[in-house]
Amino acid sequence: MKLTPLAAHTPEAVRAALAARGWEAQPAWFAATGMQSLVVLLEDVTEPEREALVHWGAKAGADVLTGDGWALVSTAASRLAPLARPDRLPAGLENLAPPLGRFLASYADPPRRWEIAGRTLALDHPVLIGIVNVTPDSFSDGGRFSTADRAVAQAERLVADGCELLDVGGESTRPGAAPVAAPEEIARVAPVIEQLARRGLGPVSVDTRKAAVARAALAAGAAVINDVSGLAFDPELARVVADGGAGVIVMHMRGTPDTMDGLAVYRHVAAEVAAELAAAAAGAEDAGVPHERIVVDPGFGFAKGSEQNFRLLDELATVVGLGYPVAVGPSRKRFLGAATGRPVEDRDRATAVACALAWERGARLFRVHDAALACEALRVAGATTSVP
Ligand code: PMM
Repeated sequence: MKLTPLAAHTPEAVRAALAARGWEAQPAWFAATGMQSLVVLLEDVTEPEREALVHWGAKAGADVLTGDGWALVSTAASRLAPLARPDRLPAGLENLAPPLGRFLASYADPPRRWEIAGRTLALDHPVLIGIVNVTPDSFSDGGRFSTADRAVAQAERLVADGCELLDVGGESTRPGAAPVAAPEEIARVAPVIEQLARRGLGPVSVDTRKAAVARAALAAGAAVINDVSGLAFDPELARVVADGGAGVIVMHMRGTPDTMDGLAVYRHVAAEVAAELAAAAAGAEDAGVPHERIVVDPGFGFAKGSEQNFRLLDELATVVGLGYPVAVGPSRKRFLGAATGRPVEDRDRATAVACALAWERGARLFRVHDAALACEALRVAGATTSVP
């Protein structure tokens, strides 16, 4: 007998093995995703549920590790699937079906589009979001693009370098940055968004935490609201997104830029960030934002230390498992400096590598200062991924 160990990090190797033996594309893909091994962490598990899980695991041949109130279940997707079906569910596990059903549905059929105001962005390839800062104190471009004309020139370059969305921001969110009042923020971003819209550059997102700024930006032609506070800073913002028919990026952070560093305490960063993002995204849906308009972002550097950012990047699939498209913004951040020893102005190569790693783990949108390098890295990364 001859043995070949196959790559197990995606279903691709199994699909290829079946295709090589004459299977058609679609059945080969379904069989391969069914064979893929999955691990889920269950929490808030009652004692009877725990017993039911252990019993099911022994019968189904799944690995089940449990402790007080929790269980880790590891098995092939096809073995897990019956637990999501009310008609085939073992007694006592009724509470597992809804969340498992949602996860398996998005695992088998991940989001392929993002609906934003006035159009749809396809996510079957890496989508670059170019950063257009109109903050005089922005750390990463030294405020060189602080006037509207310079911002437009920067936007033109970002589009030429492959960006499909331009993220205009008028308030720095680094710790210690002076807060900007809404009228001042509007005065910075609205003229830039208007000019970009007039020149057909975009679509445009606005990086803001404030409902008033979001409203003015949408009126000026923005199609997306990018909120680093995950809709927590301004309770009105979710409604503005819903009423404006805009897309939204719900980013994870804790506290505010001034308090976040003290809140970077996690027992398991990826699981906790995913849970907090799930709650924020559910809040957006409750406020009337349709699921297909929501993108989530783990918020690299926001209430996370270097090591936590790297854990989060490695375990990004946990955030992808929420079922929303995932955006990442590692661009020029401190954790990349910690790994490379490079200063902020020399972190675009590290950014490009981080983007490629994030794509491989399921991220689809990449917020960057330098699009040319990231675009090249993502072309290579994208070429390794087959989209069924
Ligand atoms: N990072 C910054 C600002 N806005 N938005 C999203 N969605 N994700 C991010 O990671 C993010 C963001 C801070 O970086 P900058 O000051 O260099 O723009």
